[in-house]
Amino acid sequence: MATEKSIKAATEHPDIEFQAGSGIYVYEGVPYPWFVHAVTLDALKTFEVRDDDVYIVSFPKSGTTWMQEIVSMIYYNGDIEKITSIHVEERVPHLEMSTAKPGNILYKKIANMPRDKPRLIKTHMAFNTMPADFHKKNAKVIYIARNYKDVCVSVYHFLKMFKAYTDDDRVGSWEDVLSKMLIPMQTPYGSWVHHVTSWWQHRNDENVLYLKYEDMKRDLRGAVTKICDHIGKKLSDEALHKTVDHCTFEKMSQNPMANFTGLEDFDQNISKFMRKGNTN
Ligand code: PPS
Repeated sequence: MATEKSIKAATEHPDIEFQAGSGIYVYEGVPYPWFVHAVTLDALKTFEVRDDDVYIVSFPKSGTTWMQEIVSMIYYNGDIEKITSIHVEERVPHLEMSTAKPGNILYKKIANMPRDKPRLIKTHMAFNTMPADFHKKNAKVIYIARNYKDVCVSVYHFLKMFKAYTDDDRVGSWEDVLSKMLIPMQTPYGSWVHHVTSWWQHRNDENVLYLKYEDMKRDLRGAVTKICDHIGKKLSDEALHKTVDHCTFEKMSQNPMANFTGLEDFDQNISKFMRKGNTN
């Protein structure tokens, strides 16, 4: 849980001040949640990006896990047996996540991943906070944006079931959470407007595919086809069909390798990680 110890670990850094009671701290002008360590953010400045990396990028609660599942299905050629034997967070690790478990500094593991196939990497970084090397390489990006109203609702329910927060008094009413999320400096990862526009400005870059959650809800098959084209993968009709079917909300919410049921960090009796998967 977000104890003083974990907060200390996150912010053990000469230039960092923790904002008491908020669960976030500010690093170079951007607020981060306590489970992203400031020393990790230091280290990511010199993280080596590879030309064949694929980054799945989003503001939190925008459909990141959905995209992780889709992209890994495409890379595994629709092999459901293989996919369901490896947890989604292992197939597509979270670049800046520092401390789901003590010692779990993911960028170090990612840096050591084999070079014989592309790395699939999740991140919630805005364009300007990506590792410096990203701007010198041709790594592919798939950005997913979701309307902020649904993001806020999803965050609210997520905070309720994330034990790190439920054991203390940081999660208040819906009004309380919403009013914080309307103040960028009190929102993990900062301003949603800045985030979505930072990548929108690069939507026509050759290496960037910019998708919207709401469009994907309307036409999942169309989105999967665009993603295949973007990353240069051709799926057979059967693999395409399997990918679309496997990545529906109904199927993913039943999939223990994607619905986070195994993780002790969450109390899914309060709210499911795969909650509604809808647009309002
Ligand atoms: S996180 O914790 O930031 O990585 O969360 P993230 O995965 O970005 O967002 C979680 C929300 O995405 C919904 N989701 C889906 N929607 C539609 N279809 C599929 N297959 C799908 N998978 C996940 C998930 O239900 C969360 O939204 P809410 O509104 O809370 O249901």
